[in-house]
Amino acid sequence: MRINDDDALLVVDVQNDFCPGGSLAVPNGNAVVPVINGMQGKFNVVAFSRDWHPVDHCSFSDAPTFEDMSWPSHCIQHSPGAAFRTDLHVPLDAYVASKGTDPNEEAYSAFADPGLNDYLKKKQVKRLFVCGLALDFCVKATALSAVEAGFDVVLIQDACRGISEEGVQEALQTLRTAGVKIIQSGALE
Ligand code: VGL
Ligand code: ZN
Repeated sequence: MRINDDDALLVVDVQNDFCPGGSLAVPNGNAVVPVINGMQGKFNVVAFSRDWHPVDHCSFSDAPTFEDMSWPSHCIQHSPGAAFRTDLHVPLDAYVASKGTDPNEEAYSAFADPGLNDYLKKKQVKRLFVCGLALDFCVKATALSAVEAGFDVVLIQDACRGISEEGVQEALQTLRTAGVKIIQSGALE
């Protein structure tokens, strides 16, 4: 698959708390980093999102079940857990969408930051390649919002990891049904 000038790569939530050692670790989450770093040079436009919660975010629980989407506290604004993985390449001028900033509102999609859509439209992006963490939550929600926002959406599966295998299978099915194309990074020219 050839990358064009009107393509962009969107890297979702590759933050310490979603990697092994973090408070809401995705199994093997760190494995996406070399794959993502290796693809960035192919794209004219690369944007990032981060989960960026206040200390009292409504999704936090002392007894999180995950099933009801209650979570251990994670990605607290300015904390080490909220930082991007240090080995992730983040260009200094990259657009970074922050989400989950309202204490009373959960936000899984990177498009919860309206500035992301404005930025991509300004860059005349038509097709969006999505990757990152976690495939069964924020990556899925972001890809679905991107379809709604009118982008052609491609998910790079091996540049994603999920919280549960079951969740990943459900996410892939939902995304396919929504018209998202699912590829492996090796398919990119
Ligand atoms: C996420 C659960 C809670 C994610 C964020 O980035 O997938 N998952 N907050
Ligand atoms: Zn969160």
